[in-house]
Amino acid sequence: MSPLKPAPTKAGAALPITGATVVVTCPGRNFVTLKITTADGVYGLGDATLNGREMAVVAYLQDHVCPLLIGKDAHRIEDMWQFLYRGAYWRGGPVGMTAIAAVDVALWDIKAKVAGLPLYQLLGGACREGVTVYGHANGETIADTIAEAKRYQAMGYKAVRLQTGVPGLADTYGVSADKMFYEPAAAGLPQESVWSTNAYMRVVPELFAAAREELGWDIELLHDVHHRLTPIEAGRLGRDLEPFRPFWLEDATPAENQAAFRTIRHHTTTPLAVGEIFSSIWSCKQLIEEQLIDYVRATVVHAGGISHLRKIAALADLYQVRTGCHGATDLSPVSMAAALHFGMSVPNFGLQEYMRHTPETDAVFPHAYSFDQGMLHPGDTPGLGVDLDEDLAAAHPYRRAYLPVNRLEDGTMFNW
Ligand code: EZ4
Ligand code: CO
Repeated sequence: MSPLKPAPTKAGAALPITGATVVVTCPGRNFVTLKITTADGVYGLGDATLNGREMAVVAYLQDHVCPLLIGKDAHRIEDMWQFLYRGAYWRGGPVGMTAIAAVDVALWDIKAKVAGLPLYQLLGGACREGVTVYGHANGETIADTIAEAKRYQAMGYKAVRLQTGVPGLADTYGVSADKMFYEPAAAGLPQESVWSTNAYMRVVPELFAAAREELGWDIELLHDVHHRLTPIEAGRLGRDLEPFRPFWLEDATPAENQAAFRTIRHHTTTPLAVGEIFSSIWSCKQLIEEQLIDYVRATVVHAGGISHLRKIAALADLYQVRTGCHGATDLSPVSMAAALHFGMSVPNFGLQEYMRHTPETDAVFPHAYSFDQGMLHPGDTPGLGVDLDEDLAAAHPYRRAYLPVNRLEDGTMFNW
């Protein structure tokens, strides 16, 4: 028996991993994809994109993880997760957890392909007809933002995130000229933005008042603070928005200090969402157990893959916290598909973010998921239902790009 063919064990017939390669491509923006191949010729894909720090994950995978995979049994997903997490000794962190997520998702893709089932069937089957998503409406002015929101409404969206320019500031997070395909990372050195909490705190309630006036009350409205407020400021903004019934207020304050959310909760009934930058369950354990948030935004690619995200969701379910997974353009279609299979199958699904990829990106990652009447459905192709056109990927080489940085008006370094 070849060393690549482990003998069947009590755990069942093994499916040896024979190859693991990392593909970096830039069809307009950078994506990192792990491809794991098995002795049967079945392969799986995992997204490993960490916006602005992509090559750190590439090195982590190529230098340290891929050599460990060869010869291992592709079916032993949880065991592989534990091997990579505990085996590194240095646990957690965005780079390592993104790498583990890529392996985890690729192995789930393989297992579902071998079973001949769409992945959500292996995760317990459908809990709903589709995954309700929200789009990003943004504009320099309140009128422009509402006009964008109406476009989303016309496309069938049931929920939309509103971000508008802050008067007096040269640029604002979430507002871009390229409306449908908003991407904050840019080539060259990091762009520097300037921030005014005072001006921001005044414009957001005006935006929501105008939005309810013009869009009505049937559509869910969301807003992303993007880590810019202190807890007490967040409490005040949440209270100011209460009359307009936002679906959630996102990343109202940085969440390294989970207890800080007690202050926000104490002052407002506006639902709170947080977690797109979380790497693991440890980043949200207290937030969930103390019911300090309503939606946890941890996402497959940055929080340890489907296996780990299911644990986060299971903990959240005990406390009536629902999922609200990150789904920005820096998560590749491989991640989007994984999020959809997860979202179909998890009992406490809340809402899924959906920023559309460009046609160039969709061409590199042909996929089975589709949008209809405000919902995405992962499709019924076995596995994740996403492929990678490696020739096309190679035609779009990596280009260094950074997310912006942010300063206060007096030059103090701040949160972007
Ligand atoms: O700024 O993914 O809710 N969505 C977001 C995103 C993040 C980007 C950073 O890479 O906050 O737009
Ligand atoms: Co966000």
